[in-house]
Amino acid sequence: MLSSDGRRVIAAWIALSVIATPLVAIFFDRVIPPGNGSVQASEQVVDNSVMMAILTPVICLLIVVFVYVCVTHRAPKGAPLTDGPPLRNDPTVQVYWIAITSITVLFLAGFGSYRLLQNGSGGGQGPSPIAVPKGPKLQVQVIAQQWQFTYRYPSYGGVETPQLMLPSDTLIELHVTSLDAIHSFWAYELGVKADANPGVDNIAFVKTKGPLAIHVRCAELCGLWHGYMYDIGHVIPQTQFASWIKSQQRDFAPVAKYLPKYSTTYYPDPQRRAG
Ligand SMILES: [Cu+2]
Repeated sequence: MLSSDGRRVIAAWIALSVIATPLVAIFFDRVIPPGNGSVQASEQVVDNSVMMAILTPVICLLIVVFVYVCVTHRAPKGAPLTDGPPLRNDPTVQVYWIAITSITVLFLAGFGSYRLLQNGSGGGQGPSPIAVPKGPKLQVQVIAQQWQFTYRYPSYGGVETPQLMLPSDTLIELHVTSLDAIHSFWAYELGVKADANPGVDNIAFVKTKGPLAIHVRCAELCGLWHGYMYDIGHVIPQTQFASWIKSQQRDFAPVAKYLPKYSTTYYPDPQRRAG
């Protein structure tokens, strides 16, 4: 049988959870990053909202117990400090505790794995990704080096540009690599983060939506000017992208012959390239 304390705590907990959980489920997605800049970003927002809604009753219980204990079990003013009654094992509480936490964690693990396997959720999946979204893809290579990112478009003659431009409503296959230290390509609004390791072709998928400015940052401490390794990219309408990429091919034509042939990785050291 529950004590009167237990009954009050459970009643307050249920009342608070019934109010707070729907509020979190409905409104939380408006305030959490990374927003709705791409399909993957929106999915991350949904996933984080689901997790937060599941956690809300747990947080409510902690708040209710804390407040209830502070309000009802305070020592009267001037009373001597004495120890409370000892806590004894309660098999029912233990069984509920283990069952509820196990179900919650297993559900979240299953839910997270399922969502991850849909399209990679914007994360780097290494050179042979297992979560490949269906449909035609535009390949874009992200090359990190101390201390900037450049971008190559293999389907447009391997032209390399200093700015990230992506066509809207297009499935993009990002190939992230590095020429020197370990960097990390973080395109905030796209919900993409992928390690940039030298000698590694790290693949991430993202489906763009409408036109958008993208804050690109290096997210791995990579040396003295790491903090300055950022730029602003853009998702632009497809027709605008077509004319932009043409202009890049034209502008960079004089130096194109000095670029190495397009490859999934590059080694600046000629001896390594030979080996
Ligand atoms: Cu970096």
